[in-house]
Amino acid sequence: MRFVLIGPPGAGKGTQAAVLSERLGVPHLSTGDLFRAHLADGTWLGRAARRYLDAGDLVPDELTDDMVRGRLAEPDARDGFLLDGYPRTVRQAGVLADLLAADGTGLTAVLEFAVPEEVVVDRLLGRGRPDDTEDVIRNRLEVYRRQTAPLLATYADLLVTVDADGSVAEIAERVQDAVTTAADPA
Ligand code: B4P
Repeated sequence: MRFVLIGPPGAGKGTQAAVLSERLGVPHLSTGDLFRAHLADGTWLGRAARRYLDAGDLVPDELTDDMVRGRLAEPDARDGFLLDGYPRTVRQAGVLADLLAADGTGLTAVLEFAVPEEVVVDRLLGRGRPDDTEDVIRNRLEVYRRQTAPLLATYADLLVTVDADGSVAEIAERVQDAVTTAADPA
């Protein structure tokens, strides 16, 4: 089971990935979490990524791709993963396709979390992470529209859209249905 989770900031990808990871027994790989762990540990990558995270801009591909390549090579990701926050550009999608092709594997499906913008702004302002100020959230939404939303067309054949407006439990059920359909389309 190899899934990519796509959606605007605050769509609930991280929240649902935690539930799904438990259900499917595959690791949840979040590039945002990986960058924040590097920040907390004070690594050179964390120092290099900080200004992009603070501004809500994408971290440059050369830093992001290497980090993902390394994480996907770890043994726990060999038989499946939930990739949350990567790819975020059409170019990153090409890198991921090459990585998987080199392993003779591919994606099972791409789960799109669809939710109105006003809902995500309220959720993120309520969370209060350092990059959850209104200006930075607006920039992250703009970055999503400009750089990440085009991936929905790239992945048209693999895309399963989940209505991500509702309670965490309701959305978890919709995600479960989507995964069941994707894994066994017949
Ligand atoms: P991320 O950590 O991926 O941040 P995000 O897009 O804002 O998603 P997040 O995980 O926060 O939202 P979620 O929907 O889970 O990225 C942060 C930064 O890292 C980026 O801005 C960028 O700088 C960098 N980065 C990451 N990946 C990159 C890449 N591939 N290339 C370059 N740069 C990259 O949840 C949000 C909140 O909503 C939570 O508080 C949750 O409790 C709440 N919530 C969830 N579901 C809810 C529900 N149903 N009802 C109410 N609240 C809910």
